[in-house]
Amino acid sequence: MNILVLGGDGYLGWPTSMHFATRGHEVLAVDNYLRRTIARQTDSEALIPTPNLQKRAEIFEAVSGHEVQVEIGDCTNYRFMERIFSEFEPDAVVHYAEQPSAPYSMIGYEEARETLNNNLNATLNVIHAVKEHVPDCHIIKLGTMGEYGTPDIDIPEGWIEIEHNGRSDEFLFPRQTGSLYHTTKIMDTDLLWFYVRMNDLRVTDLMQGPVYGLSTPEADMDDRLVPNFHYDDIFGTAVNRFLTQAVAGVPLTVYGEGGQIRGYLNINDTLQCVELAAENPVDPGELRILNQFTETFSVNELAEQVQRVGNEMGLSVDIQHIENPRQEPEDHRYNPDNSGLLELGLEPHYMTDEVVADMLERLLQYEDRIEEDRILPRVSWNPETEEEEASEPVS
Ligand code: USQ
Repeated sequence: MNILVLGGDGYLGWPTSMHFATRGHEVLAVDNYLRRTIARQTDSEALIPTPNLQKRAEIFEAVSGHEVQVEIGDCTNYRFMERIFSEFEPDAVVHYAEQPSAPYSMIGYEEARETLNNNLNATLNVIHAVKEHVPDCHIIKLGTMGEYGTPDIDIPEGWIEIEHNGRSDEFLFPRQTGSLYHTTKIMDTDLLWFYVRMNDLRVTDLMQGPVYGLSTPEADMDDRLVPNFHYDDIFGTAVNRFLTQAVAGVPLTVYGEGGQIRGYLNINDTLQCVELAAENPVDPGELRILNQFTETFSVNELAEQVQRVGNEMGLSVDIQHIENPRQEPEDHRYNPDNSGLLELGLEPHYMTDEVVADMLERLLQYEDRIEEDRILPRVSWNPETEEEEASEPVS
């Protein structure tokens, strides 16, 4: 297949590009380095240095013999997107080209506007470029489990049957998020659903939970092919942050009560899921929604596992509950369905103690590069803690 990866320089975009190329597909990775730019602006650069996308593609070709084509450009520029889609003629487009940080989207007006503009315009451009130039192309869109929020009822895969006044019909599950970033993903889903109905597009929307890990078969071929690993409060997710904090000897920053439950997955399972979606395209006029995670646990359980494994390795790991800079429930029900990808053939890699130990071992090599002033939250949108917590504005 011809696989177009939008956001090909990202934490998931780069490993995805290598993964498809290794399996013999033609791959074109597109990126405008937005995340690298924001990371520089907010003092949130990745822990492990990563060469730019063109360089990574050269290194990958030298060590593997497989090619990832690269185009540097902005997915919010429709003329650029038209050229890419009409020249490359993708069979599937994997759309990761979004500003992915909840805290960044909540800093202030400029960051909110940038997140909204980037995410919605990129999605609209993907839709129109497909509609105009490659109508049979399967759009594989990365959504987020955060679209659902944490409702007090079970979470299905995208759709719910609603009975009202004695009649029933099927609708998108009601969604309510805790950040503007997550809200842009709801809006993306609504846009996609509209165009699926109007134009018979083929779309898979993958509702993904937080991803962890920095080892994939391709990334392990050369240190310079490592996925971008962030540990700061803007781009670092709880898993990556806790691992780095354990290595740095800083107490693990559990926000609030720590009862926040999420659905997590290993980066290798993201690669499997996206490949399974591509290999099993939906029919024209179908929006398939799949929940992409393999296990659920609370922030407290995650912190306790990192603490236990870290201490067994001789690190001295403390856990500290700090005021939650976010507005989110800290004690809630969480029972999402994730059967769709398992039925397609996903073979999960779970977060075992061995997996945690491997990640800690790897990070110990970069201990000297950890900057401790990136660890405490610098962005707050919890009105109760905003004043005292947002110590230094980042923009
Ligand atoms: N948390 C802590 N301590 C920290 C960092 C986070 O307790 O130092 C808590 C947060 O308050 C939250 C949970 O951990 O309750 C998850 O936060 P996160 O930063 O790991 O993940 P999140 O902001 O939700 O976003 C990440 C990715 C995003 C993706 C999302 C999937 O950055 O792109 O969409 O995970 S999900 O969480 O399912 O919405």
